[in-house]
Amino acid sequence: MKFYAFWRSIASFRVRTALALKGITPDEIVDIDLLQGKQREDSFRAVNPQMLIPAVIEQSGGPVLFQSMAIMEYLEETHPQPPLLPRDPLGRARVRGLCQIAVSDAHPMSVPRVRNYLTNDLKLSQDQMLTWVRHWQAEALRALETHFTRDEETGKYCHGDVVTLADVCLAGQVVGSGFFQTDMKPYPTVQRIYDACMQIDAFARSHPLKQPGAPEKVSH
Ligand SMILES: N[C@@H](CCC(=O)N[C@@H](CS)C(=O)NCC(=O)O)C(=O)O
Repeated sequence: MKFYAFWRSIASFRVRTALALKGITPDEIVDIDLLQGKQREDSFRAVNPQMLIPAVIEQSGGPVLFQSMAIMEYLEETHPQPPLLPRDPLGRARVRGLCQIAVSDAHPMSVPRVRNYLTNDLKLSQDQMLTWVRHWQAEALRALETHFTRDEETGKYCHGDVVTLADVCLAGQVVGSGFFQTDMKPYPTVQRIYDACMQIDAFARSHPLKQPGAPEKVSH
């Protein structure tokens, strides 16, 4: 398995964690340095026309898997143990919904191509751009916190006492928010679940700042 990733990438963090939870070790990790714009080079564009990581090639000559949720659902189907989705359809829908709050709604607001467009094309100042990012992070965190305090399915983790894909996505949300110095005090349940996840080795060793080449901390 070839895994295209980068330490700073939250979407790569999601897939790295899912792989670790499933006990899968990629044969090769291809570093695509987002800070140097390597995702836009022809060699990577040939792998993923969207010029985004993560991407996975499971077998040499095989198709490229793209989009972190699709990759994680593929892993769930091909490596069912341990399950990262509940058995019941309602539970699966809730877990997938929690995932999408982070993956579909908040994360895209903070990725390099969007931040660059805001500052380079729309001429927003660095402060205005950061206000934008933090606004959308807070929206997602508020919605997640409300779900966790309101929904009886919430347990030690996002959905009961067993780790699911929702926890994988929540961890990415919290780490990504941290990169933009988001105040986590209004979201104590999100923080509690994140802390519980980080007690698990697969999460802890997948953390962006634990990857080769990562700095000790990120600040904007
Ligand atoms: N929805 C995609 C998001 C992928 C994505 O935006 N990846 C970021 C890194 S976390 C990226 O490659 N950004 C490059 C850019 O914005 O130019 C997924 O979940 O895989």
